[in-house]
Amino acid sequence: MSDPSYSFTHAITRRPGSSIIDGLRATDTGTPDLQQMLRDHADYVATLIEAGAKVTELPPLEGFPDAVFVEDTALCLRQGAILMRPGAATRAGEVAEIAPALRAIYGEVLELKGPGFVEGGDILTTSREVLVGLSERTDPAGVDELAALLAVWGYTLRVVETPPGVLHFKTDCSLLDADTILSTKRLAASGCFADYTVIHTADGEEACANLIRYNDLILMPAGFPITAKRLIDAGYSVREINNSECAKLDGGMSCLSLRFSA
Ligand code: CIR
Repeated sequence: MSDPSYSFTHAITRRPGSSIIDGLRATDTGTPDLQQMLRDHADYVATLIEAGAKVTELPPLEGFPDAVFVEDTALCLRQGAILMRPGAATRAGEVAEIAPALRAIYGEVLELKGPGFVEGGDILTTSREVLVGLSERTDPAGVDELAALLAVWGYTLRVVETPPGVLHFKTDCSLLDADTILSTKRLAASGCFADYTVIHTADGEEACANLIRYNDLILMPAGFPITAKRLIDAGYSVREINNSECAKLDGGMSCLSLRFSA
């Protein structure tokens, strides 16, 4: 059944620029290959279109190496969009760069003014609530400000914890449908998904926990066969997309787009 938390009409993406090699990463596992990343990004956009998205592709921003990860700059909901305040100092300026694209679409665009910080990668919207994970990038002051804005639109915000050493809350989980979450075991062990059905990523395949449901398709990183089979066996339509280069920058499927209905 269609559900506003994964039924969308539009998406915004931003093409990677050559400065991507300077993107933030927790551990250096090698320099991302721009040509491979461009191919993967084109595949990602084509798959969104296959899923029914009208995609706005923004141009590269060479001054912001992580700008391809547009998800962190905003939260898009039915009532409007909210501009985030990234906790990573080098990413703060990305917000002003995404704002015009959102104002062109939404009648109402709110913004976090601070002093706190929230990155979109820490926000999981389900049909019942908005879960926000405290992390190195998202702090209690930011969550309080976000909660106040969301309350006006009638959303309940629940604060949860991101596992230590994990970049974002959604690095470790994804929405599969109204009642079902894909999660790593280490995150689900916190009990934060007690009221949902949980499908675990397979041991050793934690890096595919960040995927997206867009209408009837699941876009997931390629190379995680046990988890992919679990999803297919559960009835989901899965499209695998190479994510090797984004993974070097701790990025996955959700980071690469803002998804919404307009
Ligand atoms: C960063 O560290 O900010 C980027 N290299 C990766 C951001 C990934 N975004 C996301 O998970 N939403």
